[in-house]
Amino acid sequence: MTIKIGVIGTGAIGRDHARRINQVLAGGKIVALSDVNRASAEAVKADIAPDAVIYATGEELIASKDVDAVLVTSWGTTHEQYVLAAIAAGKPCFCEKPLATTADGARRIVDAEVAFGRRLVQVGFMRRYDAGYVALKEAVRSRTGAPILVHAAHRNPAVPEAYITPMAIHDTLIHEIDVLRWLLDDDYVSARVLYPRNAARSHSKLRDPQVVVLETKKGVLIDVEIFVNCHYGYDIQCEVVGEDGIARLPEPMAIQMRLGAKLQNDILTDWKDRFVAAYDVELQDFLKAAAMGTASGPSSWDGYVAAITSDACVAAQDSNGSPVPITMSDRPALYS
Ligand code: NAI
Ligand code: ISE
Repeated sequence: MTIKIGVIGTGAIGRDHARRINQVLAGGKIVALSDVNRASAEAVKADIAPDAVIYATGEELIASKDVDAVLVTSWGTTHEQYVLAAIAAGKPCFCEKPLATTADGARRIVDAEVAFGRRLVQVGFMRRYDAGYVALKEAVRSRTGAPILVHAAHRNPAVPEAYITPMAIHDTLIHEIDVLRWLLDDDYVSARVLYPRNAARSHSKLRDPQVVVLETKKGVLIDVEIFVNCHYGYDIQCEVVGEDGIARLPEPMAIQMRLGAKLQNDILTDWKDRFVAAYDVELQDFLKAAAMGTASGPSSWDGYVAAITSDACVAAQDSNGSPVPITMSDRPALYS
């Protein structure tokens, strides 16, 4: 069975996901594209999906009888409207992070999906599909003993001037917010944010780096360094300190060089390369579930928890290091 897919938002990641569906994965075909910048959709049609029809709006694409399932890869502020429309149409929907830019918006999606009565939404938290994180989770389950501490770092080489302080949370930290509660099988109770001096390559509207300290229900203390102008590469680190031992996220495979009297490993510079295999596996999972008219993997509930936690972290950015509590309602049975 081939699932007919429509993509809303054909920028960096929309184009890359369209490529993997048409050229890498099995079971899906891009039949529809939509972007407020029509030239972007036309370029993806020309390069990747010659048979796709271009729709003037995302809503028209979702309503089309020729579209079985939808990828929402437009800007975060537009996700909620399209995910709600996909649920109303009863169509499986893969939505890039964030599920919505407010916790209220994410809650509206949870409520709509619960009212529909079946999971239709997968959120693009691809790290859960990364082989390194999967191995780390298994080590935490079977070897480290109960976790006590997590030390993590999320470093990007550079960000544009439009990237401002709160984006360190809802654009960047949001990946750790999701993957660490999945890794620990836990939830957060409070957040703090600490700042060292600003790095020289930052700009006036960005505090960079930042250290976010999260505490969990089980009493694990997590520190995450967010450093988005680190310059040297795209670098994701994670170490879990347990009662019996310490487990560390593996480094991506890299050729080791002995050259010029130095022993060296290259470091990646782009998120697309760091998680290329994880994106493939997450979308293959989406296609598999969509063929059965449903969704699996990171859920709307996970997107909602991430939004609540992001809001608390953003509040903590302005609380002079004081902890901000994180509370949420009970998880609906649909997500148990
Ligand atoms: P981008 O700016 O390269 O592409 C977004 C596209 O959406 C643009 O072509 C824009 O014209 C289009 N667009 C904006 N509003 C629209 C609307 N209302 N309807 C239709 N099209 C619309 O951005 P990028 O980097 O591709 O990010 C898109 C989303 O993917 C964001 O939510 C971002 O957070 C997420 N993302 C996730 C990553 C991951 O590692 N999982 C990596 C990069 C982005
Ligand atoms: C980007 O949107 C992503 O999702 C990347 O994975 C992350 O590393 C980066 O900081 C974000 O801007």
